[in-house]
Amino acid sequence: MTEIQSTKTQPDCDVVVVGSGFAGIYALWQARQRGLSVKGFERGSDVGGTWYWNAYPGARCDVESYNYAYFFDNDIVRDWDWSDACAGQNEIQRYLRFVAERCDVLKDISFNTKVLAARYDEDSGLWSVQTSVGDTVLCRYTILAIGALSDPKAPDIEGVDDFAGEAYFTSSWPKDGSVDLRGKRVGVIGTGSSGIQVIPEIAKLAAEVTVFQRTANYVAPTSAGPMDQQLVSALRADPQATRRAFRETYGGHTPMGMGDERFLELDAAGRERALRRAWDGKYIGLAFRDAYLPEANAAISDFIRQRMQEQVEDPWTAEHLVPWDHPYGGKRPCQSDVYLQTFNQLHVRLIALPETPIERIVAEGIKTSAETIPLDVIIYATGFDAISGPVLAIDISGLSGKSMKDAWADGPVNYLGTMVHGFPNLFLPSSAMSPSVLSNMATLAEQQIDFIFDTIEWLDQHGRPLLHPLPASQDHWRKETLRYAERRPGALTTKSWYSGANIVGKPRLFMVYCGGFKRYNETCYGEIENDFPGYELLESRRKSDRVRVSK
Ligand code: NA7
Repeated sequence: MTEIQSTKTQPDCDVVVVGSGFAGIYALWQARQRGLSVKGFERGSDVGGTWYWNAYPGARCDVESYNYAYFFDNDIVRDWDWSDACAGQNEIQRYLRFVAERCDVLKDISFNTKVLAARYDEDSGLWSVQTSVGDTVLCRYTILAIGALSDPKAPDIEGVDDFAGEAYFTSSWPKDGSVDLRGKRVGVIGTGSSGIQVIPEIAKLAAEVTVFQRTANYVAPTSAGPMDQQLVSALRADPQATRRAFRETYGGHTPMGMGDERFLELDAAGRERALRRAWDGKYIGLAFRDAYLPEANAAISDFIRQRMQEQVEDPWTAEHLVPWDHPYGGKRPCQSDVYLQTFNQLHVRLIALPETPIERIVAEGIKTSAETIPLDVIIYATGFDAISGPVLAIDISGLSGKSMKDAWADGPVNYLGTMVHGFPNLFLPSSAMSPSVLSNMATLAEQQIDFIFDTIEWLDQHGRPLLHPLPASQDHWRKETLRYAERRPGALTTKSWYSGANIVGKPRLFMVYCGGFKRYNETCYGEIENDFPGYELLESRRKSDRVRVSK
């Protein structure tokens, strides 16, 4: 437990915002708009969050740029032009910098500053937030806008430190251009979205590329390419209407396309036609209106497997690059237009780890059960302690000194994906049990931050009590999350980071609410409209004043 000692009794600011990705930037702006004083902390040297850190070659968003953006400000919507329908990492980070400058929030952020601990004080009803530079800040509300994929998984392979060559993580790729892979023997561990995006780029430079694959993933075409200008104009014509419309959808955005026929109503030829149309139209996951049915999902999965195999020349490699062990959507599906063909190049080789597992990393390379593969560079694309990991990486204690680690010992619990019983006035956007990574995270960031600040405003109007959810609300929300997960093919049967299965010893729990964005948003606002029936209001022993805002 980190010791936080402070003799202060009045807050330094109303709100602390941790993180400066999509949610953090918007939270800082919202605080100012509502006359609240705010301090932001960011461990990176610039804004961007996930899009700051994951700067590996080939990093690209799998949600279309015109959806994966803010809509709260008409001028921001109209003044930013995306160069591609699926923007790359660098462009998204520049966009976030542009928004932060426009919103004038950079002045509120302390960069290169990690938040280590947050402790709730029952006497004052305030939070003490402790940073890596030795500051302790007292505030009324703490917002952990720290993202769902920001705590990289430590490589769980023996001998990592024995390797004599260079080693890089996709999740913290050097930004100074110092990585030079030309003519080198490069090994890549991991074939999730990051591995699948980086491998084709590495193959352009390296002398030899060896890909260590534990589980094959679905790979469908990207939507990258020129923007659909008609669609962009329609979304921009009335950004506020677009914003409202996104919140009425299942995924928080306008998908590229969606089949308008039902799998169950089509014959075999009709199904094949619908699948072909969806593949060409880049919306294969939504090939049918009833794509969520297990039968429809099985047809989609088979269709993708066939298309994947067709792209790879060597039969053994083709067979092993195809995911036979889980249905489409059980794990996060990947997108690439070039990944599979990369294995047709003579200097690129696949190692199937279920057949020849890694025994350990040694000074000269990677030793599998069959051979030692000599390498100059190892790239770890091994993923994250997702969703709950970033929260637990901060030493948080709430009422009666109870730690978040204890509260979440059996997996994360919360209500509406934003607040935890016993941790009053602490908000956790983009954490567990929200639509999270199965929705458009940009829409979610705006929605959750709006909900949080509307909640704060309600508290201010009602004499500033403290708020935390009832245990019964958390139980109900966990059951709701499970109920919807049961309907999603593969959600509960596939080993994925959605349920913590990628981390040894992590409690297994499906951590994403799949009831859809519309239902989620309505449930959140139902709480405000009905004076928070799912929560408990507390009084602090000593009331703290609101902090005067200096603009
Ligand atoms: P992912 O999707 O978690 O992928 C990590 C990959 O690394 C995955 O293929 C893992 O295999 C593999 N992995 C992890 N540990 C090991 C070990 N010890 N040995 C071999 N292989 C290993 O992370 P990404 O960064 O690619 O993507 C994260 C999200 O970012 C993505 O879903 C998008 O939403 C954007 P496994 O599947 O666990 O068998």
